[in-house]
Amino acid sequence: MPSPQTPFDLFGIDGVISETDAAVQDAVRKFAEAKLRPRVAEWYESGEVPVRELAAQLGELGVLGMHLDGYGCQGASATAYGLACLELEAVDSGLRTLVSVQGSLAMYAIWKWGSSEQKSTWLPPMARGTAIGCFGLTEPEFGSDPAGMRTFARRDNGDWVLNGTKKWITNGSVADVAIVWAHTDDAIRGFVVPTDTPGFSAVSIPGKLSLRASVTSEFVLDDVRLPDSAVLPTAIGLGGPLACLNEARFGIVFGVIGAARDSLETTIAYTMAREIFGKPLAAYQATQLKLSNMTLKLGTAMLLALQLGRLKDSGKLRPEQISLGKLNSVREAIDIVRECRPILGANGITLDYSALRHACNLESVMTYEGTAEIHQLTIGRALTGQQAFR
Ligand code: TGC
Ligand code: FAD
Repeated sequence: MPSPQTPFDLFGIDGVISETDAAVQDAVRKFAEAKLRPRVAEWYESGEVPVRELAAQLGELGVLGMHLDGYGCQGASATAYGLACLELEAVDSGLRTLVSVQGSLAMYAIWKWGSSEQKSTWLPPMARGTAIGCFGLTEPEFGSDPAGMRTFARRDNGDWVLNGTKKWITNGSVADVAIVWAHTDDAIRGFVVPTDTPGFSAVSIPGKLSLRASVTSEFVLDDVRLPDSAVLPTAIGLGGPLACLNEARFGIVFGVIGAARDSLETTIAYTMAREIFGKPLAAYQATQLKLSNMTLKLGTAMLLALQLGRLKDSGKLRPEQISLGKLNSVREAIDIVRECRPILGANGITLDYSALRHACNLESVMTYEGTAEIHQLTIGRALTGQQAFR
């Protein structure tokens, strides 16, 4: 009998990843398995995650803003960033979310749209993980349609005064700095808001059944007064925050494949060890059909992710292509983890096995960074030239 191969072996995935990118992936995988996996069930069960400790460790590893250059960031390739997301999300989507929000949303907003003073103040400590950032776009009444936001920034004697509420904000209640998007008299603008500014208050949202190893918050801006230097000078209009979303969505295209790979590999190992009616569960045709279908979904999702990585590394990746990837990766990952769960039998409902934890997490990932419908409509718009959002 040939010796068993992993799903990625079957697709020859390692052979199409460059040595440099593979080295990054390997380092993140070793870190994640040694430092994160042993503690993740405890964080998930308690709903308490040591964000500051983790941010410092992730900063030391070099993954915070790793695809940016300058200001303490390592300027890694987009593909390497995607592979790092994959290895973190193989442990838990909440851990990849921390890295996405810090690097692709909060840091990227400053890196892309900020003044040189904003960059030199915030990017080095954020890359080290000694300063934590959050990104406030969504509001209680406006998620998929951020243009409707009610948060408003008005001019007052050369200052800006912000009022509004942002909800579902990752790390909002533990952050040192919030990137806040608000309407002004002219256009949507972004603001760099130190969270100790008077009038800023944040609370964690309790009772989550998903992404429990991540802090999700609501914050209120009550006459938050900021100097003119707090505005992101070059972000004018909704394109400002949407450009940041492209970065985070790209990481998710790879990330969720990690959750699916972890569930599938765990399940394959389980079926080989578990004896039922006198032989291993893996030896039944019904099991092998399921494993084959899941492997096909996983491998093809990874090939699309790698193609998008190549396009991004050559500067050619378009937003509608990111929508293809986010829609496909999340959809396939959810299918895989949900199919893995019952194969693990009763063991599959516990925290000892990751499939159900991943399945619960992916409910959040399906909703955030553009729901499935938003990405379908983005693809539809690209195909037809007609927008059907409104
Ligand atoms: P629309 O009229 O299409 O566009 C407004 C302006 O923005 C430009 N634009 C983009 N620019 C860069 N990247 C993109 N992907 C862009 N999409 C559009 C566009 O060209 C236009 O520019 P201009 O110069 O003409 O003004 O805007 P719309 O109001 O019709 O909305 C479009 C829609 C629905 C696709 C968009 O609003 C959307 O993506 N909605 C989903 C919102 C969302 O994903 N929110 C995520 C919040 S952050 C989060 O969830 C973090 S979770 C944690 C983690 O990431 O791990
Ligand atoms: P809604 O917009 O109310 O959508 C409800 C339903 O309507 C969805 O199924 C949607 O697909 C559907 N729908 C919407 N428009 C259409 C249409 N045109 N046609 C057909 N159907 C449609 N936001 C941030 O700004 N920063 C963060 O850090 C952040 N972190 C998050 C962390 C978690 C754990 C979660 C769950 C969310 C987070 N979000 C964050 C918010 C997230 O981006 C929003 O929840 C998301 O954009 C969807 O918005 P909504 O929840 O208001 O749903």
